[in-house]
Amino acid sequence: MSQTTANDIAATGATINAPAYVKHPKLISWIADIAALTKPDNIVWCDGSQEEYDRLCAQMVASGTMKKLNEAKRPNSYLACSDPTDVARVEDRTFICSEKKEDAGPTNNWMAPAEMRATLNPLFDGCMKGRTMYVVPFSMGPLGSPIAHIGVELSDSPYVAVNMRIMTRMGKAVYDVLGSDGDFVPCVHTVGAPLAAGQQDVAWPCNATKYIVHYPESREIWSFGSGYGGNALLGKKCFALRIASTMGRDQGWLAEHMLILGVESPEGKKHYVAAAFPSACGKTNFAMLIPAIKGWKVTTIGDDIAWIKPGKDGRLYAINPEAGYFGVAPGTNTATNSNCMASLTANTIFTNVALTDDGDVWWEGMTKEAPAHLIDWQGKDWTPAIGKETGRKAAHPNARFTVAATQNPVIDAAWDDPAGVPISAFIFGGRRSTTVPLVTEARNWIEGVYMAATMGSETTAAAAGQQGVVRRDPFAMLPFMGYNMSDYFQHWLDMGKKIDAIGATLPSIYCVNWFRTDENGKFVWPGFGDNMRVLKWMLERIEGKANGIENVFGVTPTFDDLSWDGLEFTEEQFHTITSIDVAAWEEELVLHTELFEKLAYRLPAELEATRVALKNRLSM
Ligand code: O2Y
Ligand code: MN
Repeated sequence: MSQTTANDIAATGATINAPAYVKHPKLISWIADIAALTKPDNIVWCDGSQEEYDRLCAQMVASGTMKKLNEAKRPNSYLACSDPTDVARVEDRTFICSEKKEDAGPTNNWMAPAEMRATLNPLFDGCMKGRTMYVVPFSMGPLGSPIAHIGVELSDSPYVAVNMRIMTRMGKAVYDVLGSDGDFVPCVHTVGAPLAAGQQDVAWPCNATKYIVHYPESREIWSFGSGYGGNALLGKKCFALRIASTMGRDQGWLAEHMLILGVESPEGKKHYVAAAFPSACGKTNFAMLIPAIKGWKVTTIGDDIAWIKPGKDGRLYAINPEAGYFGVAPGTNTATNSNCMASLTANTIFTNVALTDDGDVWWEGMTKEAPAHLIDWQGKDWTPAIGKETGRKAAHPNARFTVAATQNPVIDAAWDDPAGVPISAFIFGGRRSTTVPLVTEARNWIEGVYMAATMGSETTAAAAGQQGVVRRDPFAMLPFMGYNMSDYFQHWLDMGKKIDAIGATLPSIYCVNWFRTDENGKFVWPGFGDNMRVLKWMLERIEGKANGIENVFGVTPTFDDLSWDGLEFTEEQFHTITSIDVAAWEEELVLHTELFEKLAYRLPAELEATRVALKNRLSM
């Protein structure tokens, strides 16, 4: 870690004492410009070392931002509790500032770049006064991988610096890849809370005004006012999805809100699949599942984001651009995700969970019984009785853990392979209590793109806003699209055409729904490890070994096509979660039509034709 002071900046105009190992004049001059604008007291060039991480954590413990957990219970782990107004991604404050409004499309908030720059400039002017600016170099993906890309985040939050070290390949080695003229995505982040001389800081500084801004044409990210998650760890949703999706469109690849997992059959045949689910639909659980069928193995490449590029053989190869998991804590336990619980035993940063009396953490759903006493995420006393009386949760529903991928006991051997892994199937799923069956295979690429484009899900706590209503979430990318959604559909169709044209095999596409409920509102499908039954069917379909029957919108397994070893599941239950209610589908089609009306400008004709064909089949 190398340090310089703002006096150096003032004295020399633009000298920021870059370490000798930084040899990139454009990067150095950008940092000087941002320092001149934001006016930090100090600049720290992060090197990504353990010593630096430990020091920043100790500093945050001293300042009250984090608590060190009981070393005997959870070694080298911390709890951070945020300001109660800064607990989730802020979609209504997230902007895509392309030159033309239609390039952001109807699903994004848009402002013209010049207008946004004029809005942000006064906010960023002096926003880091009294604080340190951390220079955080990071690689999204294995260092030097042809699928990876580099970013540099300038942030006045040490919480961001330590979380970025877990979530990305962060540190000095990034400068070797960058060399003197390598490309990087510039990311500027501030909590938006400058300190006057002598002013006491608060534990979680932030600002009531928030802006999460993307300039897709110049590939820049500017984030103001929040210190939380995807708003502040700019490698994640901002870079790896919103900016990367535009890079993918321009360069012929895909940046997707997808987990990637490896599945190995008892015979040793291995496939990789990538699966898109909207926020908080159990992606981390699916990525680490323990198969309920004997002899099968599942291993994790990633739990949230996939970057996918065509390889020399025409197949699609994927990497996880991240190096850690920023997963939802509530609901995670040894039954729902025991691999995840094993990952969290040490070296973890928890955010907005509750603190136990013996210095450990707890969240709703972690154990059947809550401890007799806790300090909740807002620092208040909490007991089961208080919880019952007030309805107050001990942990915030969007409480998170940040942990290195290498702590996952089922990490895939190829998770860090610069070449990526070949994808055999794409899976799209939402949280739907009705209508959508357990699993459906698309008969062709266009039908699969249609399934993904029209998927919907019941909303959860991952984003601020109303919960429990169905919203259309095409490809699970609605909050993360960096450009016009219809152009994105076209990009997927074009990728399919290109791969097909060279005679390479396209991944199969499936639509799943683990969340159908019975007449009492209870989930019928056991989910978790039993999702392996569905995965097995998919892989056997890909290998031409499993049957299915055609329905109005794809191919589904019959009861006999799935393996039921070790599970008591009746044909009647199977029918409850696979039946197609024509009336419900007619209503669903009305919603597809509404979506397509909203996206009509530049909507690919193939998708509208698929909708019409489906409507016709339904009315037959
Ligand atoms: O980014 C946040 O602040 C919370 S939301 C989130 C976190 C990790 C992975 N995915 C999501 C999501 O909303 O999809
Ligand atoms: Mn996500």
